[in-house]
Amino acid sequence: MINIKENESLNILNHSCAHLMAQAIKHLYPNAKFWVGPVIEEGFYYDVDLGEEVIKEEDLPNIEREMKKISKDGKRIVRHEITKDEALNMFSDDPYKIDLISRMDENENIISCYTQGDFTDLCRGPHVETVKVLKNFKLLKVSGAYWKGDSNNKMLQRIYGVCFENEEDLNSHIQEIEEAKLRDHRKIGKELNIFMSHDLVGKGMPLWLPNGAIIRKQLENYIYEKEQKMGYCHVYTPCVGTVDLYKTSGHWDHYKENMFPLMHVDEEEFVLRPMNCPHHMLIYGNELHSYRDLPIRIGEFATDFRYEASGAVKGLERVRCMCQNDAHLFVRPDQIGEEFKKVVSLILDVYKDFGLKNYKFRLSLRDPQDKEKYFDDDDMWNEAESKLREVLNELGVEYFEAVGEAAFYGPKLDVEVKPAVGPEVTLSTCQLDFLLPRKFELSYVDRDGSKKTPVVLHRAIFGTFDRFTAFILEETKGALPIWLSPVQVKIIPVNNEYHLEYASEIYEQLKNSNIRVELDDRDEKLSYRMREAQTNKIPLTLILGDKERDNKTISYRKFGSTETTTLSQMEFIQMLHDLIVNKEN
Ligand code: TSB
Ligand code: ZN
Repeated sequence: MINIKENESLNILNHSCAHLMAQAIKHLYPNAKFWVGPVIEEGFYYDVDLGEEVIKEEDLPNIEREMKKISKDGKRIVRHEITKDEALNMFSDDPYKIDLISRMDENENIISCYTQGDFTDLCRGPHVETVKVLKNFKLLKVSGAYWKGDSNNKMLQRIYGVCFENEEDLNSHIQEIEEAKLRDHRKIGKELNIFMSHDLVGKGMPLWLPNGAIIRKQLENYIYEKEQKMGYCHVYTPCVGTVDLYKTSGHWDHYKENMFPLMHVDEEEFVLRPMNCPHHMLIYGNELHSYRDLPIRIGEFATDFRYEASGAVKGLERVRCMCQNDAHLFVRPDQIGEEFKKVVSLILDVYKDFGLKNYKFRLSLRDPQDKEKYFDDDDMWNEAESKLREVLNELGVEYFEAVGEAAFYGPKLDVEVKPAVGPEVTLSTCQLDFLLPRKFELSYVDRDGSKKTPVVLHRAIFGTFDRFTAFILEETKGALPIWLSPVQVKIIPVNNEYHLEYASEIYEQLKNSNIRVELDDRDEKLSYRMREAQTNKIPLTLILGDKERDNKTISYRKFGSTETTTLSQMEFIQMLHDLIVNKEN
């Protein structure tokens, strides 16, 4: 989908259209007061305070009609400059504008306004020259938004829209939005019974239903096996820790606003953990280590709790209770490059298995000028950063650099993906850390007998099972590959009276081969049952009738296909096995 914010001419067009919408709203709701109206990736929005009135989705066409009227009238959009005092005077009855004007830069005494007909708004511009060109627009939705994003403030109404130069572009954009909505994992998750949420459990706390649990278990088994082969050891640790643990790690000082509040139990103070690193540091510290023991790789499928703003939580993608596919790798400084390379190779390997192509690697580096924000050891930073680059180049991985985005404790590599709806998110991550092992006074005995501090790599390949599941549901539109599908095979006897016995025989056989199979023996029409198997996105549907029973064969259709293939039972089982092992559809 085109990024409107980053396209210069569409940016101006959409910004101008936001003003047009505001003007139309002002005509229809004279008490309306406006906060900000920025251009975003998907178009534009404007935050409006309507007092007692409310704009609902069904009111949008009416606003569009008014916008069309103003556009037809064809007024010019005129820029003029006024002083700060004049602006304060002009908008004296508008607290939102007063707030904006008073917060403007001290040196910025001249403020620009744009007027079109009877409507004037503060704005830096630029704008199109006349409202006449604002013809091909659509208002998309309306939602609530707290003033300045603070839940203690008044709730404003945020009205979204988009504008294009011509009708074809607008229509194809709207179609893309509609398609994205169909791919939204929240919709698919509901339709395929993957997860639910409930007010009694709370916001951002999804419940994984049996179908979702099967997917998650497959993901766990898959990555566990890979990690075991790579020499990881897996542990289980509690999802709480004392405040002192998080004071030692530094999270209490630097990450508190992302944590759930304190719990008092007897004399101890606990927090729900937001990260697993401190627990893993203690496990490393439980034994003495020699330089020969390193790298030590401690992995865990670990539940964490983070405070995410209520407006930010989203299905499985952004939750408050999550399970990381986490590991902390304890390495000697000379092993950083090699170990980092293994992590990146694992990421590439996993993405290949899942057929994922739409992702970007982002290498976050420090800003060497900023001495405050980063752990102070120039040599360590320089060496580590060039190592990471070297590895990425060696592996031929395309990446972009984000200078000044590194964590305080070291550089990191993230994988960014774009969900069907909403801004980009991080899936995999690999973060170098020079600091945490020092805080926990971790060491190993080096070749010369001296005590050294290991370096830690924090890494999560899936990120969290939650976010990764959300992403693959969107990428596959819910049609998961057979190895991941909650139900792999659906068996439909053409007629229960004649074919149920044979169908049951096949059902038992597949069940005994550990295939996730269901038998649809309801007295419904064949076409109805077949359609339902499609709606539920079941990879293989078996249709068993006279021919199959008499010849002891199996006829099947793959999801999305109308072609029927017939195989012997042996051939079918072999094919099924191959599809699962090769992770094919
Ligand atoms: C990798 N200590 C490290 C760990 O060792 C850590 O916690 N890194 S993290 O903060 O980046 O989180 C790891 C991954 O969890 C992220 O890359 C992201 O994919 C996922 N994640 C983060 N926040 C959420 C959330 N609110 N909901 C779902 N997944 C999340
Ligand atoms: Zn960590």
